[in-house]
Amino acid sequence: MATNRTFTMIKPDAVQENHIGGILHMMEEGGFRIVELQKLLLTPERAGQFYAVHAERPFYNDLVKYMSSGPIVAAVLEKDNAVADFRTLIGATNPAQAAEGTIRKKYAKSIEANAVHGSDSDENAQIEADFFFGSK
Ligand code: IDP
Ligand code: MG
Repeated sequence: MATNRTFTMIKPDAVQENHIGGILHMMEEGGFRIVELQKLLLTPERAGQFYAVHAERPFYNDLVKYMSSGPIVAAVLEKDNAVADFRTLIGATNPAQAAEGTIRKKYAKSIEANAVHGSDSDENAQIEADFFFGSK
């Protein structure tokens, strides 16, 4: 599988606060090309499927509720070393620990409502992109 693509979501808090444009701008300024882009509302069932890997974690039910609480923006991004470079661009899961200049430092409200998702491996990037955009 190609190592030059990753998958992202702009999460409900950031969409609600009118940060779609600001966040997409940071992604483009970071060297990422937007390959696929869609705004949509996840049902709790779909949100639960997406985060099934976290089903045993104590925050899972809240996370599913949150991710289905309002529209998200799903996107596939392209850049050399996309997965690792994008994790650097978004910053730590907990915005209190996110580095200066990262998307989460600028836009995340809390460890749950942390503005954006970024895939953690090439394999998951492919699975997550297919979940929203189908196999290409
Ligand atoms: P990541 O998004 O940085 O990869 P993960 O550990 O994969 O972080 O967790 C997935 C998502 O679950 C996070 O982005 C965040 O929205 C939520 N989450 C993670 N840890 C916690 C927590 O301790 N409390 C509440 N929500 C959490
Ligand atoms: Mg993760």
